[in-house]
Amino acid sequence: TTRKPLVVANWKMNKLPSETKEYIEKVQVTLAGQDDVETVLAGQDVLLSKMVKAARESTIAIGAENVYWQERGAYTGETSPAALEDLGVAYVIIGHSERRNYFRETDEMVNLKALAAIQHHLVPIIAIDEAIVTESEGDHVHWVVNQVIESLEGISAPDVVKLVLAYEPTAAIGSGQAMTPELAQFSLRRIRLTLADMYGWEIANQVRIMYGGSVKPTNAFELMRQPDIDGVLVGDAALDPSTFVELVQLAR
Ligand code: G2H
Repeated sequence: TTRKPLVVANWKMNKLPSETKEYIEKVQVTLAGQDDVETVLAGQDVLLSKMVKAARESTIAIGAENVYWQERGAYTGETSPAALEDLGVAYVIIGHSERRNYFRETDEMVNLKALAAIQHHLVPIIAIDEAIVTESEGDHVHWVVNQVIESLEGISAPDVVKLVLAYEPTAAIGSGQAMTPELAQFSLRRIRLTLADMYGWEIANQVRIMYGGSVKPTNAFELMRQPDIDGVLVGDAALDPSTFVELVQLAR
């Protein structure tokens, strides 16, 4: 099975609308015509229409950083998956560690959001974190496995092959210290084994799983060489367009 590599920038809450066009133009110029790596830029909602517009003529896809599970109604302040689809957004990060920790998102909410995203033809990037540091390795593995099982509840095999999972160990998020490639591989393997238990190997081998947490040009190559790591979700290092391009080139 060949899984297309994927590099996703997670801008988090860092860019202004007026800063998006120049960034996207820079990335577009250097990556022109290359589509062997799926390249995604995720930004906060208020940037998305400008991002979609700036990326229109390119192979760059645009992602949101969150979505609500209802399509329409009295949910002040939330963003509908239908609105994202209508805008031309292609991906949505769901259940990022920051959402789970600062905004109390649960596996159940992540699951509802993933189902809603799929219904609206958005590719969910479901983030799996490790907020709870438990005493034994067994518990720690259990925590990750549980998040995978609960986030994917009710998602069919044809849908699961289209989505992306992103494993982000909390200690590596924004700390400058990525997990070692060996440990990251071990964790991603564990996630793929869980998928195999749920859907069988043929399906599990088609699902893309990314690593996230302090990815930068100095560690990205070794991480992406690991057999189960299909891509990287990048925060800080992706704020600079030339560093982001470097990461995309390393994924080829
Ligand atoms: C982890 C990651 C991107 P950073 O949150 O999702 O951010 O690369 O800054 O650790």
